[in-house]
Amino acid sequence: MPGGRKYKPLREAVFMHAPHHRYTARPAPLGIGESTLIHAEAARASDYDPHERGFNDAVTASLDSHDHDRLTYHYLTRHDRLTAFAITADITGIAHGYYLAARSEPRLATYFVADLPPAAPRRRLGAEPRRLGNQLPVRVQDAHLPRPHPAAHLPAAKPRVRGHGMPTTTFVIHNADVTRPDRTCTTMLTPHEEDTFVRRGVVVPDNRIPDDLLDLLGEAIDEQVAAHFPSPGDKTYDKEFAGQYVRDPHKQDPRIALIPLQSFGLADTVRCLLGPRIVLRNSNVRVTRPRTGDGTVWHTDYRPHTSPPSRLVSAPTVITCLIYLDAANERTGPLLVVPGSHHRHDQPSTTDDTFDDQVAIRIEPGQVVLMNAALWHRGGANHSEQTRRLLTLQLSSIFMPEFNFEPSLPSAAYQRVLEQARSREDEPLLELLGHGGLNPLSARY
Ligand SMILES: O=C(O)CCC(=O)C(=O)O
Repeated sequence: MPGGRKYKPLREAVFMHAPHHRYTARPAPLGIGESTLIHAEAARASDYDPHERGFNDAVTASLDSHDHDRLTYHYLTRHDRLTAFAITADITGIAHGYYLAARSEPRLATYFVADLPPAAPRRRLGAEPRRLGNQLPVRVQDAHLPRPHPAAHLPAAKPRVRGHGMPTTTFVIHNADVTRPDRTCTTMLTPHEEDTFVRRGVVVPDNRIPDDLLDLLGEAIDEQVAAHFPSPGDKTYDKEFAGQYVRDPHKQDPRIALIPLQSFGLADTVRCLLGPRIVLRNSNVRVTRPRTGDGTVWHTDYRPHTSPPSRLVSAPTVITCLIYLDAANERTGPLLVVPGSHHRHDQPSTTDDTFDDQVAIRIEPGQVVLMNAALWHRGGANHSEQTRRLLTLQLSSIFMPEFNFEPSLPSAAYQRVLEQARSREDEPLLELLGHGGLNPLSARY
């Protein structure tokens, strides 16, 4: 048991509850009174607000579903009576708390949440059921704990549907600087897609963002675009990169990064390619309006090559994830790429000329493109009657600095996500947001 004043509540919780309670974790619901606990017996059952009631209804309905892929159901019982219940999901290799309800007993939720007793399975990464550890659950419904701030609800309310057998890689970080040396990452790419990405520098995965997540992401993006461009006619640039750009919108609304990276699983997919410690270098929203003909010239997002190449240093790969909220096609403007061009040290002409080896990629809403940031590409012109919205997220290893054209100050919502990540020691998320792994006081690289 940890000593010190800070852990007094935890010691009290263990002293009170360990002798009487049994903890069990299962990959599917047990059906031992979860709904009754949630709706009638939990500490806050008498004062749920309408939002919570709706969420609770969704949780209880999901218990009857046949699909419990990547979910773990956690139970605390006392003399066979259910006293606390939680659901976690492991969609990115990290257990996320999705739900927690506990009876109104002092320190019961504290006991349930804590990773105790020591004999319980440690929060190892893998398929086995796990305790919640110190992960902050999405909804802690215990009158004895402070209510979580809404920012804690940011990741998706339900995990994306992934097929069984998605490839995982367990990396071990050989550096005493990290608190989590073992990192298991799951990729949404099939081995064939991953090979395509490595060879051609671009791939459109079969997996796409589910509609509910896409709607949420679209709302968050529309708010940022409306705040930056009061009139649809306003533009960041008229030429070369014509259209509306919002830089680092995730620093205003963190859902813009968390939905695609965490909930949909792009961060883990990129970790499987770049190694486990990645940072979001920047994010950008690009909007082209109907009938504007706005498109971009050929360019690359990252220019690491030199002539001659250095004998020792090979430039680290940067990956641009392009997330299309609207169709990119002949009318709205396809994505044009030159496969394999990421190996070329010269840069494309800044025109919209046609190259013999160019390929037009047509994309449906919710599809994503993973692209080596050194690949030659351009966005086709929008001659359609529709708005075309695109979110790009540039990811690299943490050993590269963040970069954006216009650094922006983080919002309170973004700061809260960081605080929450710090309080639950979510090292992969802190790294992703540029706040981990590079502490000059302790780093030994
Ligand atoms: O609009 C597109 O499809 C690509 C945009 C792009 O490459 C950029 O804005 O840098």
